[in-house]
Amino acid sequence: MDSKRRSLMQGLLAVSSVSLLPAHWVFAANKPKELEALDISALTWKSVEELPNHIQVLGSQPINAQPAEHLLDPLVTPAEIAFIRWNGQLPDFEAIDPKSWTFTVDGESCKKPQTFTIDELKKTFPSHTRQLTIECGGNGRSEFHPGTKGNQWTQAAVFCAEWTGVKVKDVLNHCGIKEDAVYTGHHSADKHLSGEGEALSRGVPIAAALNDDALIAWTMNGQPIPYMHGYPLRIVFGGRPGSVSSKAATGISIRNQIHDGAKMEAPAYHLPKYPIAPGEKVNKEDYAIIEEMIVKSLITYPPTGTQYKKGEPLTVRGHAWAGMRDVTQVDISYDYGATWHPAKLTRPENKTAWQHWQAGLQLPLPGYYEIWARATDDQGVSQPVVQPQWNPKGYMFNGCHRIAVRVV
Ligand SMILES: Nc1nc2c(c(=O)[nH]1)N[C@H]1C(S)=C(S)[C@@H](COP(=O)(O)O)O[C@H]1N2
Ligand SMILES: [Mo]
Repeated sequence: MDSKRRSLMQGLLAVSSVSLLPAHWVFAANKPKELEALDISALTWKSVEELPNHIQVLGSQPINAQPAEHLLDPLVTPAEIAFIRWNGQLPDFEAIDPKSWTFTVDGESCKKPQTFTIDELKKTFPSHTRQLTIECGGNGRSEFHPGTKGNQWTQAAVFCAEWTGVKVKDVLNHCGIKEDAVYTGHHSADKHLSGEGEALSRGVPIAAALNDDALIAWTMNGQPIPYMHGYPLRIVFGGRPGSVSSKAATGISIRNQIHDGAKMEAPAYHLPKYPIAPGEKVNKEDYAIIEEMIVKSLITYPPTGTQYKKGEPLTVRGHAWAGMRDVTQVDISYDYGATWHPAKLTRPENKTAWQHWQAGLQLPLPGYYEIWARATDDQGVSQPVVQPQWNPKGYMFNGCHRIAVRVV
């Protein structure tokens, strides 16, 4: 089916699934009103205008958009919920032919540079399915004081979907990694807003590329990767800044130096090497690349602003993740951090998948409460309750997520 026809069909299907909902649908009252029924047209959204109301657009040149935090409640994030982040122009999605799409491994430290079609990747290497957490380095930026420039993400610039593909490690090993390899450089089809050069070309230390949780994927949640999330092939690294998970990926260079692609230079995706005061300036040479994300948690139920009747049981739940580490504990407070109550926590489905937590609370009196969640990782590191180390670009905000509820 050609892509125009496919998107028309998907549009029709999406519309009919909305109108088929019976008026007395049992969960209708619980459904967030901004969330339309499962929207498979998400596979082919290709402009800001097509994004539904539940996605808040932060910018259109380039496209950046996010859901409300509570919409991230599902265990595995559906495509129509995941935040969308592009640094430059969009690829010409409708012109993409997955049959002729190629992925090239090259670079100074590659022994046998080679180009693969997607079919060749599928035939040459074993496939793996993994739940991988993708989080923007700037997730939570809007909560820094003083404010910093850039997309004002809430804490919703994160999602955990299920990806199927081949391991980056298998493909790089097949092409041969020279002794002097230092870093990878990831390449994509999208152009800088000016039309000149790549919008983004980041990479990871070579050891990170040899981890098991890095894939070159062609499906997300069992479907072709949606246009907005990297059709037809995506490099996906769980636990690292989202910027290394190149969408519409065309290749990886094995580099004998730290990669020098677009947005590899400080201060992009860098943090100061030493603690600074909020608002302080930092010299370029005093920055270090952000290579791993850190411990965080999100309250996804109830939605902030929910009212309870006195005595009504209150279940709070959400997810927690910690970059390349595991989360070992999540605690909940409803008295501004004065006392904490342990939540039940699941094991991750696989390394770098987010984990799920749940807690039952008894709120003592009618009134207004804030509920805070605080995760701790396997090295004993937890989330700050106010704000973490301020930095000029507003990266890595991991202060406790807070919601408000009222008991009447
Ligand atoms: N080709 C391409 N890949 C990209 C980007 C981009 O601009 N172009 N942005 C990166 C950044 S900064 C993030 S946070 C993630 C966002 O992934 P998502 O849009 O699927 O949520 O994609 C990454 N991959
Ligand atoms: Mo990002």
